[in-house]
Formats: sequence, structure tokens, C-alpha cells
Amino acid sequence: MAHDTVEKTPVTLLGLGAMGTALGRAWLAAGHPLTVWNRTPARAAAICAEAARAAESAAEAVAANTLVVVCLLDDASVEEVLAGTDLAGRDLVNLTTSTPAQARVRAGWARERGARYLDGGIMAVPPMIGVPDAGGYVFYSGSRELFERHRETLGVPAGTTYVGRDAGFAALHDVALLSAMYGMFAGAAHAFALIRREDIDPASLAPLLADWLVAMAPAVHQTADQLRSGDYAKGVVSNLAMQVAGTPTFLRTAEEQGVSPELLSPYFALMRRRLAEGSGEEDLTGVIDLLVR
Ligand code: FVH
Repeated sequence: MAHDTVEKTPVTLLGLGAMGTALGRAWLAAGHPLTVWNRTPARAAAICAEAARAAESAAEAVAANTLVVVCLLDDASVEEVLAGTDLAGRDLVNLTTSTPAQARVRAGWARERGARYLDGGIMAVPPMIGVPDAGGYVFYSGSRELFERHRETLGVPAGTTYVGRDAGFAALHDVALLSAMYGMFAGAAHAFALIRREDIDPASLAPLLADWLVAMAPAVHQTADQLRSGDYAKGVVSNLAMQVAGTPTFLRTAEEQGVSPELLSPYFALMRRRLAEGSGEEDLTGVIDLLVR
């Protein structure tokens, strides 16, 4: 078949943790020659049995191919591993989770060493890698040219979403989405706590909870629209005054059920502060401005 005869971009991969290994396997399965290195060499054995080539050192792995992908624990380990390598002329793609500021510094650091740089934020867990229907994708930011040059190769393990030349934007999008996820998990934890001592099967609450969260999720579009226009009362359905008036019911229910309000209280406090500023006719959007210092 024609696609089997097309030469695939060789990839160097530094880091064979759970995520690195999943990425490597996806490139191997798609026919990309793969050179790997991991601090603990034993972790490379399995993937090398699947045709990856193990380099003796990070420097040797970096020297092997132009495209160098890094997927290590954190930014400090990236610096440590790349310190002894020659990055001149390399296309460095860093899929290690970092902060936006760390990503920007790492981009400058890589440029000073003669490398082109692309940062990535992985929106997937290892079992989603290499599974096109799983919905996983990676945010990329930094060099647009680099992204375009390797778009096809980068698209092998998961979908790709380029979010801008600012190298910090991939990390920022990654952390923004994951922060919202933790907020959702916090809400779900409170909901389960409320029924914990009752004769209610958590498995019967779960689908109701999931459907409700899905039904409410599109509200973020209205929030974005209000933020863009600056009109926080635009299209408001349930205004802040009404919602603040309802908060004692939530807090009393928590007390009645013997549940700590510590997950809800900080958000309610922000709602009350915004109301005190005279924003009762607005949506909840004004809370965002209270958060931004
Ligand atoms: N796994 C996940 O669910 C998440 C999904 C979203 C993205 N994250 C990020 O991906 C990066 C790698 O995560 P991982 O799952 O592969 O993590 P581990 O299995 O813990 O492997 C860590 C690798 O990093 C190596 N390493 C750690 N410290 C050093 C160091 N000082 N010098 C050299 N290498 C280092 C470690 O090597 P070893 O312990 O096997 O010797 C592993 O290769 C991460 O940023 C997640 O936030 C994953």
C-alpha cells in the first residue's frame, strides 16, 4: 500500500514514563523510526522489543534525529536531561507539563542553544494515546513553522490544537481546562457527600449528576460572550441577586447533612462580594474580575 512506502519522520523521544511510553508506541505503530532514552534504562526494554532503538545517553538520542520530543516529569527534569545535549539545529517539542512562565523560559533557553521550540500540553491520559476516537489531543504553542513542519507526525499519538506563537499558551490552555475540571470534581464531591449517609445509591445519583453537568456546561459560551462585550447582564437568566439569596439553602442543607461547606463557601463568598458591589442584575461573570488580581 502506498502509505507504507512513504518514509516517516524519525523521532527521538526522551522520557519513557506512562505517557512517554504511550507516545512512543503510537509512533512505532505508525511506522516512525524511534530512538528513545530514559533515565532508568530498564523502562526502555519493552518498547525496544517493539523496534525502538535505545540510545546510551540523552546526548546520543538528541544527536540521532532532528525531531526531539521530551516527555518528562517536570520542567526541572527537562533542564537536567537536556543540559548535556547539543540542541543546535534540533526541532524540540516539549510535552512535559509546565507552567506558562516555565514554558516561555524554556523556549528562550532552547533558542539560545540553537533549537526551534514548540511547547505542548497533553489533554489525554495514556490509554487515550494512539486511539483516534478517544478524543485526546495536545495543545501546541511556540513556533508556528515548527508546528506545521511536524503536524502530521505530532498528530499520530493524539489530535493537535495550535494555540499561538506565545510558547506559554499551550501550558496556559492545559492548566485552564484542568482547573475547570477540578472545579467540576469539587462540585461532584460535595454532591456525593450530601447523599453519603442517606439510603441513596451513589450509582443512581451519578447519571443525574453527569447529565446535569453536561446540560450546564454550555453556560461557558454566555460567560465568554459577556466577557467580550463587557456587559455582564447580557442575556442573564438567573441573576446574581437571586442566586446569592439561594446560598443559605445550600449551606443549611450541607449542615443538615453533616457535610462541610468548605468546597462551596469560597465561591459563595465571591458571589456575595460581587453583589455587595451593586451587581445584582448581572450574571456570575463578575466573579471572574474579583479573581484577577
Ligand atoms: N500520565 C498522565 O495521566 C498525564 C496526562 C497529562 C500529561 N501528563 C504529563 O506528562 C508528563 C509525563 O508523565 P508520565 O505519565 O509519563 O509520568 P511518569 O510515568 O511519572 O514518568 C516520568 C518520566 O520522567 C522521568 N524523570 C523524572 N525525573 C527525572 C530526572 N530528574 N531526570 C531524568 N528523567 C526524569 C522518569 O524517568 P525514570 O523515573 O523512569 O528514570 C520518567 O521517564 C508529565 O509532565 C505529566 O504531568 C501525564
